[in-house]
Amino acid sequence: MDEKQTITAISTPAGSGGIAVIRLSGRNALEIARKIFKGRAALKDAASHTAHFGTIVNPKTKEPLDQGVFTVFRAPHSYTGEDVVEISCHGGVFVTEKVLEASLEAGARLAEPGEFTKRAFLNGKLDLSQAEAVADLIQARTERSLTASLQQLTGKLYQKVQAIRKGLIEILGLLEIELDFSEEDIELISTEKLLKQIKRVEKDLRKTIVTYEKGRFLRDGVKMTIVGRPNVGKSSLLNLLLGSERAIVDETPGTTRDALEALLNIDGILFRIIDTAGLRQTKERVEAKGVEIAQFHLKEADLIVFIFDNCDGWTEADDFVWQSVEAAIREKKSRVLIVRNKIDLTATGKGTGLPERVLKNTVIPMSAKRGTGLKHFHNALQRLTRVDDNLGRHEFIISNIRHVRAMADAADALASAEKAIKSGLSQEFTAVDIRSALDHLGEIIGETSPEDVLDYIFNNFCVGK
Ligand SMILES: Nc1nc2c(ncn2[C@@H]2O[C@H](COP(=O)(O)OP(=O)(O)OP(=O)(O)O)[C@@H](O)[C@H]2O)c(=O)[nH]1
Ligand SMILES: [Mg+2]
Repeated sequence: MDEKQTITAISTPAGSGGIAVIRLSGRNALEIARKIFKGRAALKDAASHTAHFGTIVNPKTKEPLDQGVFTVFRAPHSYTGEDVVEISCHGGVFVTEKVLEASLEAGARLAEPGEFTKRAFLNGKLDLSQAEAVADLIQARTERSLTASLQQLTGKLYQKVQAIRKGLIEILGLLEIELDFSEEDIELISTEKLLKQIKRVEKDLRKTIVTYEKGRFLRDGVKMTIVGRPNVGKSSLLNLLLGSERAIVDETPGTTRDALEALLNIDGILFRIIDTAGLRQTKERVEAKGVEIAQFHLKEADLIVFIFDNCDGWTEADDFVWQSVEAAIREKKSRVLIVRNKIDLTATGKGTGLPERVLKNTVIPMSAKRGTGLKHFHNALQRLTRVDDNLGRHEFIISNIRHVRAMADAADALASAEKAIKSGLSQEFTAVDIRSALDHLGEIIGETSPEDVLDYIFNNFCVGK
């Protein structure tokens, strides 16, 4: 990537809209904008943060393409930290392409995905975690995930990481002085205090790592799979949750054969709900395929909703399904919510004789047909996804797997430092471990990130950002 070239791209989404924005960034941004601008203002001398109305023209033929507003941001007071011109034109697909072509002809180069944000990072306008938050913010689909990415964008993660690093750098400084004067045997920090401080940082890191799951739920949503033997009311529950007749409901067992997916925003968290074919052993080819797909979604679920029929009580067929559920709990630590369905038919039912291992989980009595128990169901969902009202607003959370890995590596390095201290090894070893922890933490904010990591992150952006 050549940082000296002026780059351009359409920064608004593809398709037609009221207006579209073509962005230019780089040291020739104003010169290039001047070539495609015809208006009263002398664009080249325009002050920062000013907008200028004019005709957008082909730089060679001067043929008019559209009318638009050129907004000028001068370095370093722009998104990228370079000279930036944002051209707002009419939002037709064809017109927008024409204006982009004009800026290319006038000397700009097409921007790579995320290149504007990468430049902002390289020019110190954002740290790496903030740059990543920009991508998350764009992709946010619920209010909660928006708040979480905003939290990161405003530098909360950066501040947290820097505070931890500062503590470690202080310790490292003391250790290094001691090492320099090792013959004189001075002790600036007692072993006990050293151990205590390192332990405290490690604990803090581990505590932050645990928030990842919440963060992931906020960012990617919760995958929730509805399972149960045929005819217990899985599709009825899906319809109830969505408030529409999304799935076919019928008294014939084996009605649902394929997996049905629907997105639902429940209290600010996005759920990807999957209704599946009833799980049972079957020789029928198509149904068997459906059962296979259902098993797949069961394994992939963050949250499994297991339904049984209250009238029939717990049957062997339920036990068959439950075995798969237990496997998922064991292997993936999936959370489980149990629905005792059709309570409108009998008040008590046989559903009281649930095995102990099943009863350990939350059981919600419901009537998917009548809508009874929906409130309890929602409350249980909230509890299970551990989403409380404060989440994303006051609580610090981490939502990016790259950050989690770096923190885990840093915490491991500190654990190794503790071990070195306890076994009385030379402080040299402790210092090496602390330095390693610092490097891992630096990766999060981009201070020690190798070039390929940067490329990976920015290539995941869309062009124009
Ligand atoms: N009375 C009563 N009937 C229900 C309730 N929930 C579902 N049913 C009925 O039970 C039958 C099966 O419902 P579905 O929602 O199709 O069940 P399913 O689990 O999706 O069934 P398959 O797709 O065949 O596995 C239908 O006749 C529903 O009307 C309920 O809460 N009360
Ligand atoms: Mg069904």
